Amino acid sequence: MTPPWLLLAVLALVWLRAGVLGDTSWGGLYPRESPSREVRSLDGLWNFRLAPLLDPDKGFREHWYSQPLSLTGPVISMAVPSSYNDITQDKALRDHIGWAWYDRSFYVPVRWQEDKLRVVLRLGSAHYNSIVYVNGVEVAKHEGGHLPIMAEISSHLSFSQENLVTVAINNTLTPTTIPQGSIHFHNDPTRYPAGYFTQSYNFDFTNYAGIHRPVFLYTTPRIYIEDILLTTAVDGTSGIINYTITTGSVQMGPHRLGDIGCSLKVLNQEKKYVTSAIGCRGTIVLSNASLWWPYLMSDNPGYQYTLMVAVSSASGDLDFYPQKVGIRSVGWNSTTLTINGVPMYLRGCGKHEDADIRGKGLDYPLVVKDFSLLKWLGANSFRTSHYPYAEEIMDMADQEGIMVVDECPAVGLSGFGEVLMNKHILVMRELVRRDKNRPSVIMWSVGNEPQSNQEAAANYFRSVVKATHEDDPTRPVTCVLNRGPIEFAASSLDVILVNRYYSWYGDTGHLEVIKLQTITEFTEWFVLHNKPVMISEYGAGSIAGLHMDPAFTWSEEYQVELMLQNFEAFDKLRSQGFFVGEMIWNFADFATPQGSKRVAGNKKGVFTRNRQPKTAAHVLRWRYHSLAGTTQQLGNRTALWRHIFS
Ligand code: GCB
Repeated sequence: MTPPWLLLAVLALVWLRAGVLGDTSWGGLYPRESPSREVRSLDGLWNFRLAPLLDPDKGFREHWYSQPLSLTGPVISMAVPSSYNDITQDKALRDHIGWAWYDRSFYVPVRWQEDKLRVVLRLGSAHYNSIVYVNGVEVAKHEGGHLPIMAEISSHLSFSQENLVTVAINNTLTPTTIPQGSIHFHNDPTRYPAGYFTQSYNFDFTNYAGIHRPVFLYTTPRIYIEDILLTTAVDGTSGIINYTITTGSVQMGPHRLGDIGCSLKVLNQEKKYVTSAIGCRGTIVLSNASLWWPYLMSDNPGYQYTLMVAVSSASGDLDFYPQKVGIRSVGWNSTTLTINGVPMYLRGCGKHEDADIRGKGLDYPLVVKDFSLLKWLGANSFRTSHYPYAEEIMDMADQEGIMVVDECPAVGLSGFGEVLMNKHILVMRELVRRDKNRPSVIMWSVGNEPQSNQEAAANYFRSVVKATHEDDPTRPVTCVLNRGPIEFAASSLDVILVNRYYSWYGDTGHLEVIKLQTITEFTEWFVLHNKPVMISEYGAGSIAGLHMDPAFTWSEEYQVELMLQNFEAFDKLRSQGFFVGEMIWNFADFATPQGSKRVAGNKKGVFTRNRQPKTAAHVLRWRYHSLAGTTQQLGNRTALWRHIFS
């Protein structure tokens, strides 16, 4: 029998093996094709094997990464991108805690070697902790489940034979991971088998694991565009783009590369030339600019120009990168949020990356469907509750004019020690660096529902918010709170977001108290903190198809009546001038671990997990289009709702 202390030691060891955050904290520009860059997908079916629960280190001890996994034991096929949990009938796979191993082979063209190209491997994300090997050599380590992992692999490749990429992933959460979790060993041999352990965490969504986002190989020349930083402003009818281009270079051979120069061309949405600029840093002023506006705030929402950025050197290398830019300004004061100088009211949803079979794996049909539904609702925003979403989703938000509160994975934090804080700051830095140029991102959220009634939260959040502002002074920073108006985190924030479930978790069944309680509490938040306030979660669970009248908890009627009571409160709060938005919880039903408080998942969706509307979705649609002043666009099918609400 393995003694628990030994297991603990082994877990700690493998944990340490996964290294420290920061090794690959820059995931690089999203892989895009250009005249100088090739992009190849490594998505598809990979080989896969779990490490044994009670011998988590086996794969490292036996060097599973140094040859194809199929040669060191049995493998199954695993879809990439996808979570691995719900793909098979195997409970052990669904509930696994510890290391999981993936590999696949690939070829690279000899031409890449002849042209002396720099080859980069990039995973959009892998949850939670990952180590990446190419041909048996470790090329990257990354801690954190929702941000990209990048490694330059040129010197590890074979151009004449098959190459092997291996990824080891560990989903174990600890008190110093973000988010936190803990492993519990159950040592009573009369009640549990030898070595028995479980994992718990302070959030309700399933801790899905796997290679969740696309895997790409891409090339750049030896001199390449490393990063691009854009900020934009609006001056009357002019749009201002401030840009800084960072270059990188790899010496492949003895000759000197010489000075590096930058230039860029601005193309409009029709890809027609608008203007150009020279220099690695500068400002472009576009007269009569087309601004980036949110959905339903303009006839052409989500307008983006393309900057074709180029770098060159005396030796003639040239790299190009097409970078989109949406020109807009975001402003805030003690009562108001503005976009392009116009006050905004956020009407949206808290979401999850979640669907059956694929879990948190990126799924293009689902991305298109979700944006179609958001627009059908008349929503202008969502929050990436409770972690950064895939870049492909963020691209859609930019393009469709959907505003995003961009949240890091710090959900339900407690403890607030220095180790956690430093990691939290690094995660925010990674997130800001990834999403800094996105017009859709109008606010950073440093977390959801921390236990910030603990005094240690005051300094902790001051530091995290300060670091976020240092990296990006152009957007407000929030943290989603739920403790009560006296919160230690609140004083550091620019905007107060609060989750509140009146008549669901408290006063259950008493819909009549919602209006009074909501108005009282949100007014208090404003009075105490003198900052714009919004509700970032409210809602009720409903089982699609369950109808009860008078309304009863879990029925569709209860969910709808709870919403209607909330709307009355929101309208009152809005009229007082500091209430800047409402986001319902949740866009769709989503998976949660097994438990006695959830019925096969969290059912607070206005859509089912399969994205079909509950009654609540129709009601929300009416509400959001009314707020936008666009109910006349809804057509005859909504005559019923017009009738109900008039
Ligand atoms: C919350 C959390 C969210 C949960 C929700 C609920 O406050 O932020 O992650 O899913 O409540 O339904 O309980």
